[in-house]
Amino acid sequence: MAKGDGARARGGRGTPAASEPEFVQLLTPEGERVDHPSYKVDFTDDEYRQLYHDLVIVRRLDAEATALQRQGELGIWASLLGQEAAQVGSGRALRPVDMVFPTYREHGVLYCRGIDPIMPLGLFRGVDQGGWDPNQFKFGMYTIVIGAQTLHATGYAMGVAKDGKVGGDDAEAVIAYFGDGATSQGDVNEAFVWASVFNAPIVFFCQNNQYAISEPLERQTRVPLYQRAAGFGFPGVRVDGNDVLAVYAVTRAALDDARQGQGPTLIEAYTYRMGAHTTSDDPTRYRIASEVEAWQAKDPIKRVRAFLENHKLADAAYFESVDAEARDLAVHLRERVLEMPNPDPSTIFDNVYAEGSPELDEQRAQFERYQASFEGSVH
Ligand SMILES: Cc1ncc(C[n+]2csc(CCOP(=O)(O)OP(=O)(O)O)c2C)c(N)n1
Ligand SMILES: [Mg+2]
Repeated sequence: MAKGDGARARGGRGTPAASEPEFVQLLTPEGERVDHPSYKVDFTDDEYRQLYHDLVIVRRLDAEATALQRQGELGIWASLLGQEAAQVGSGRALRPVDMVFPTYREHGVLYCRGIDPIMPLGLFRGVDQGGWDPNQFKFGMYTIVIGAQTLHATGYAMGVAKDGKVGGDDAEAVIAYFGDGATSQGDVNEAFVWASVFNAPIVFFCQNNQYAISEPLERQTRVPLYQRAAGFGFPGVRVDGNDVLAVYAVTRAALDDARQGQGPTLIEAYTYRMGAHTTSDDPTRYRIASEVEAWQAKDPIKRVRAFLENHKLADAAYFESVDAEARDLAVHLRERVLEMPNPDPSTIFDNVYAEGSPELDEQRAQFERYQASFEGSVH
């Protein structure tokens, strides 16, 4: 959809951290458009409305998944509440040819790829192993191992370069998502080294949501995360992660740099995880309510709505229609989750190896004998 063009002067990006961090911003929390010397967007009215639409749908589907978990229909859920702009902004900045390597929280990016939101729910319901064909959707599998996907993404991006697919407007770029906590992982730092020295066509997209479960950002770093990139030899930029316009512009520019052969960029999307880490977590044990309230005032959806209202780009009927569509999609998602069949227990062995193995066959046989021992039992 969106055809807004991001633009920037390479090298002159980002500003040092202060207590109130500075970042690229194009839409204030009050919904006012502001200019930035290096980044801009030029959306049509329809495209602005479409971004609002996406943010609302993504939040509503996420809320439905949280509710499904609370009702025992999912084993666990990792909510993206508060991170909608970071995900929709970057997800819409991708071109169809680009390849995504997500964590376990990129439901908004997945939606922007045009993927059915039911897809990851089998994983969280425990009825499948979360597999899909990454090449079909240009979207890798959800990765629970913190930071691992940055290495997979870097290897993939190096492959893109080796295939000679870098250079030109229609070349392929790669984006790897990860969190603030992941920046402390060896994998992520190794990925930065390899991507840098091989000039890989990759964007490292860090959603700094201020916490790694209960660990706050100050336990991960003494410098702003985006500044880490300088030590690895590529540019870093911090963007207001609750501003969908700025995220779009910054990501589009970094992707285009990558596809044109200018190597990696680290984007730090400065945002906040408004909900719990997952449904297994109780954030009241490690953070205070006033912090959450301060971030609610910077809500990514409210500011786009204020912008649309102030500029008379949308009326009450439009907002109602988006809410109604979101509700319908959520109801539909719920119905389909409840219909997901339980798998035959032995399917757990199916995809361990492409060709199987005698040892695995023995384990399967043993497991099937064990299962059969319950036949006729009332328990
Ligand atoms: C290698 C590894 N270590 C520990 C964990 C347990 N774990 C799951 S989520 C998480 C925190 C991740 O924080 P962050 O990278 O900031 O991502 P967020 O969940 O905040 O989006 C940890 C430590 C894991 N999944 N993998
Ligand atoms: Mg985090």
